[in-house]
Amino acid sequence: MLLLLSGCQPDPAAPIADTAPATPPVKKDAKPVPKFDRDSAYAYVERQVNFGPRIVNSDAHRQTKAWLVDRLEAFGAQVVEQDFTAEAYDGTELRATNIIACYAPQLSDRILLAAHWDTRPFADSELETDPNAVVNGADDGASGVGVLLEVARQLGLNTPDIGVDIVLLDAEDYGEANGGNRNSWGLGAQYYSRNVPQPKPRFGILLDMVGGRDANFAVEGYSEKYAPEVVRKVWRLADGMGYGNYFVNERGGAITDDHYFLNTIAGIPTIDIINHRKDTKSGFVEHWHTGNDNMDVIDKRTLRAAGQVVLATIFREAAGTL
Ligand code: AHN
Ligand code: ZN
Repeated sequence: MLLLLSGCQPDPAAPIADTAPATPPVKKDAKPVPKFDRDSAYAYVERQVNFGPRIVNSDAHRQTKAWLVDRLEAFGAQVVEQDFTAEAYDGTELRATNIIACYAPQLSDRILLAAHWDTRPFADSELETDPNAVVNGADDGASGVGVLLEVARQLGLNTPDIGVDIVLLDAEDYGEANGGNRNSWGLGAQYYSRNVPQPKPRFGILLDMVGGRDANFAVEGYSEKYAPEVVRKVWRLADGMGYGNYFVNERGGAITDDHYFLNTIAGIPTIDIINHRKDTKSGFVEHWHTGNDNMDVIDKRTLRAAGQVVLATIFREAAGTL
């Protein structure tokens, strides 16, 4: 019972479906996919950036948390703040919170949507020359959260026939760079994965750096390894929707991101929609972990591509047509 208290408090009598039928039945009363508003998503990204860098333990971090919880509740979600403390690789004690927003908590068949809401505490990219630069995290963090807030707003207006858990993960970006300990990344994802609210979502989608111009959402390595069916469905759907220029049918590198822990600890097959670049040493966008990660790099069309595909995934999966 204790575990239920940390989750969305679903009907305890509801069966837990951990396997899906191979061919889900098409529901006759399938609901249409709502239209994702890119201006709304952009405003949510901007609002986060305006709080200042959302570095764990900072005032901006606290203020942003309150705002995120307030917005998700306004959008009709049942919100749980999953507080935890974790020790960063440099010894800092991080007081952090995963924000979990549930839609249709009575349904046992659920989809997980995730993004990280914290900001990297240092601009340590090799492409950054200014020692005083700070990461504003417009793309790295805020873009995924902004898209999920707009998805949440739409879910408040149009209820799909499937449960949705949106988790805004904390302390993703305090990790040790350049081949440092992998487990120093995704601390919120690790905590969530060891304390997943029941019923456990059937599959998940992580959004990371989904705001950059001409984003290249090549297929990320761990997504293909742990969630090949989800990859296949989502990339095929995106292509059919005319977003094949973003959701390219190519292999990107494998990235230690929040989904790695959702896959390996929680056992939730989860894909990572993330912008891969071939022209940088890191494999990420040039503004990654630099002072240039501000609103100038955010393109509404990319936010919409990611958000509209996520909304379509939810409603088509609910209808049995994904
Ligand atoms: C590593 O650099 C090992 N992972 C990057 C995950 C990340 C950081 N995503 C956004 N910021
Ligand atoms: Zn980062």
